[in-house]
Amino acid sequence: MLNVPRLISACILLADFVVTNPNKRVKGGKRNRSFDNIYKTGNALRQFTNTNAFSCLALCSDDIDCRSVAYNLNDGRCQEFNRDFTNQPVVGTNQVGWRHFDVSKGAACKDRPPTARDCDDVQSQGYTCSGVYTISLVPGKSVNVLCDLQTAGGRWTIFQHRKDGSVNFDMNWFSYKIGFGDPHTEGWLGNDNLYRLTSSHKTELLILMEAWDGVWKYASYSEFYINPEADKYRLRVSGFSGTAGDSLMHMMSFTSPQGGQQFSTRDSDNDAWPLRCNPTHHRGGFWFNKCGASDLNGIYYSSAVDIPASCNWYTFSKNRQSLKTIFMMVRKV
Ligand SMILES: [Ca+2]
Repeated sequence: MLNVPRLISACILLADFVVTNPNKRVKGGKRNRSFDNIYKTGNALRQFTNTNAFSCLALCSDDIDCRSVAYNLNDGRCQEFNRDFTNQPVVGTNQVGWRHFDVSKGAACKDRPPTARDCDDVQSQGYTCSGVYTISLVPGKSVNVLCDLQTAGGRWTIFQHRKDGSVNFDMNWFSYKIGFGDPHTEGWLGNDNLYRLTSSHKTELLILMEAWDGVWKYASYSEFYINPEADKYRLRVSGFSGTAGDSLMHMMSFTSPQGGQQFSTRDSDNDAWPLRCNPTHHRGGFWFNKCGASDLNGIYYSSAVDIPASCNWYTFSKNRQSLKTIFMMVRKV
């Protein structure tokens, strides 16, 4: 799993650390005790405040007894637990916003990828390692895709990833339509595939972003889909929550109630700006308005350069600083 993205790698490393570090296990000497099935509140080890999902996982790795965490998306509380709660809701708390993360999966990656419809299907087939799998969104046609099977319950199909600037994202309409790049490094899964992924079920969107100072933030949307190419892959997104702020908001405002902005590329101007958002202000393909507060497909810079044409999310830090890492992912609700 050398090429999986950093966040996912970190999750796996955390899992390996907890599971395989023999010194720590012996030192703690508590691994043989049984884990009961009572509510999470009865298995809580520690609670932290003002964390993010990533630091919450890191804190768990420091505790021999920690096997899973619950992270509150709304207020940053992080609770550690001494057992796994795979796919179970947090019980025993009335507050909303809790998401659960298993840390010590302990399951070895299966080396033969399945053919599945999406990453939700991959996970349903028993695969637990985040990484690249082969899926088939169209009968008889397969595509490699990066699956996040750990963050917030997993089942995420990643359709956009930036991490090192190795792939040019200022591509034309056709390239965005069919997809480009490599799921092992950087890429765009393709607007036709994104339409297929989001049109057959209600889907949610999660965007994970890391700035150059190592701070991770996220934007979550409870509903997300795009229209087919005939409507220029028009954006529909709603139900924001998260720490990074809502920088897709302007792609949905100034528009008719029927939908948000259409997709634009450097050779297909469907934005609301009198000229073209790309290249007037931005680069890459996106759902530009006039032109909007984000451009996650902009130019990748190797530092926090404050430029609108960069891959940026304005509400992350109230500027246009180029981000270090980006994941855009969808899953069935
Ligand atoms: Ca225009």
